[in-house]
Amino acid sequence: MDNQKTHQLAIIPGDGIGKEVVQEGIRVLDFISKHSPNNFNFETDYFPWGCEYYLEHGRMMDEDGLERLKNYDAIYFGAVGFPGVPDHVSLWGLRIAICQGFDQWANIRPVEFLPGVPSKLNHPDTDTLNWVLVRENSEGEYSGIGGRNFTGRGPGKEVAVQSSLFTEEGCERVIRYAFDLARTRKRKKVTSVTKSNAQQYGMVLWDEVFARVSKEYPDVETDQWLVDAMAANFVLHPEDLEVVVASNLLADILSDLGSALAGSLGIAASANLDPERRYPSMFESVHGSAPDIAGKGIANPIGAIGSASLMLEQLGYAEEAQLVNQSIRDATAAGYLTADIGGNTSTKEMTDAILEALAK
Ligand code: GGG
Repeated sequence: MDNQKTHQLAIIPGDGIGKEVVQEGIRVLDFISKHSPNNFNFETDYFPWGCEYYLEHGRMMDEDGLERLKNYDAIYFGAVGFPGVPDHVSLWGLRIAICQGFDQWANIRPVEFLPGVPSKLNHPDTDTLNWVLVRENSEGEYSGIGGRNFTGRGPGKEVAVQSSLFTEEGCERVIRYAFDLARTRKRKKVTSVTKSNAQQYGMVLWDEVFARVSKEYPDVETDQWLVDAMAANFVLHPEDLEVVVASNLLADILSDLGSALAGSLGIAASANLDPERRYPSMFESVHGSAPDIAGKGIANPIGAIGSASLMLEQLGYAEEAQLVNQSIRDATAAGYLTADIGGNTSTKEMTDAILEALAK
């Protein structure tokens, strides 16, 4: 077709249910590109990386994997981790290798309260809740600095060191991202979460940067919390939250809590962004590979389809992204619910229902 814009996608289904849900996201992307008035399509290349690949080749991805990925417009990712490969080996060998290799320093994790999905919160009107977690995605507790057995003292007396790295630039860019995002939202509020009473160097630096940057955004409401108190606040005062920004580890934990409160990890979408667009960004459901349900056809595809919607938005198709989000809401409101959210709709039927809503 004349002047059709083609987007090159790298698809990494990964492990377990990652393989199942990515397929569903691709169905939605195919449908939306065929039916959009904007003239675009996707060309996909599949990369068989993950734990099976590791067991065969001794690596989670090819040695030149980043080189092979770097010219794609986006990466669509499933999940990583499977019994037989230690979790730290699989995570560092694939997901973190890509996030850090492409400096995808902002991990955006919206928490959606979907109609018809039973929330775990005791709140009269979850429809009014509208959170997004902004996870620092390049350093912090995931700096990888440390080691084991420095002392050589042997079994039973081993010492392990795991350091966090907080740079002023790293803190500032993600905090600024959170403020800019808050400016586009209804309430215009940013909550920063640390554990700076106990982590007296890096997280105090984070707090100071947050206080400094906040002065440039007088129109944005702010507050600062310790993570333990914030975990309780997620449950007790969910209406206090809008944009929540935190370090790599803390935001990972809080976003799992947030999506579980909204109903299930299965509905949580995410975008690992290089906001400067030097490298491809990566879109993935928040959940892991769920070996216990892999291959059964019951995984929830909503997180993966929501991640495809975040990808559409980043590629410049905001209206199409909105349509996908609305179709997810229409499908759950109509009672299509997978097992994790209280129903018995299969993975494929859930996507069918979303496609049917999209077709209307
Ligand atoms: N699709 C996300 C995924 O596979 N996550 C696996 C995991 O263990 N992630 C931990 C992390 O990102 O910190």
